Amino acid sequence: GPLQPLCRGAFILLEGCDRAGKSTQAAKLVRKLKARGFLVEHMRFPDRTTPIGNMIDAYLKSTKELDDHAVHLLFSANRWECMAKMKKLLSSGTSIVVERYAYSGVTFSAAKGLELAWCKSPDIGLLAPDVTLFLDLPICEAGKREGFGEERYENEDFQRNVRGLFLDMKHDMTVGDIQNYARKTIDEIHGELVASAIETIKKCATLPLKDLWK
Ligand code: ADP
Ligand code: FDM
Repeated sequence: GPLQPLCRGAFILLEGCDRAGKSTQAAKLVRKLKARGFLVEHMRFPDRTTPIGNMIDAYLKSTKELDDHAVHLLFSANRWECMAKMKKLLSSGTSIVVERYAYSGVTFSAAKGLELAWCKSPDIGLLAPDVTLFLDLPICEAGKREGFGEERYENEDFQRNVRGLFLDMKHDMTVGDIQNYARKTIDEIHGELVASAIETIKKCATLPLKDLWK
């Protein structure tokens, strides 16, 4: 018989500050989507498992020092090296729930004083998310949450800077941002994210993949 048009998967991004709940929500979202019968995979950036990711991991754990520009380019390269895999998953009909992406890339480096346009340029042309779910949380509340580790960037003044840059960049993010989610319970936020993810999966099933910042 005639071939069914193949539905692609959706690129669902969770962005936001440290301890905003990205990992918690990504895991719950993936579980729920699977239970509803969707094909879905969970990814996170940095992907510390690759050789480039190993260098980033050492930098974040402060066992290695790197120039700010150099590490920025490593974070971007770490996304580029995953593009083939991500495109393959999406075009075969599997959705991906991704923690952090180019928005973290730009905000963390710009918070160190690197120029915004320079920070964006290596990520131009990456696969664009179909929806960016921005999990916002005032830093004073984030500070009360468990899990403030010993990695680089984990101090409140730096995080406050990053959050300001995230809020400045929100006009750049794909529609579907969830705001002020952070004052809600884990389950309330989960419900909103599930609804938004399913709407996105349905909406972009037959739309072409897009390029970031092009
Ligand atoms: P991230 O991945 O953004 O750094 P996590 O998902 O690891 O954040 O969450 C950080 C901490 O905050 C965890 O202890 C988690 O249980 C808790 N947490 C997550 N979401 C909420 C929420 N909505 N309300 C209260 N605590 C939360
Ligand atoms: N980070 C993450 C960057 O500085 N640039 C990037 O491109 C990305 C993806 O690395 F502090 C920062 C953000 C955070 C750290 O920590 C990664 P988690 O706990 O693995 O999200």
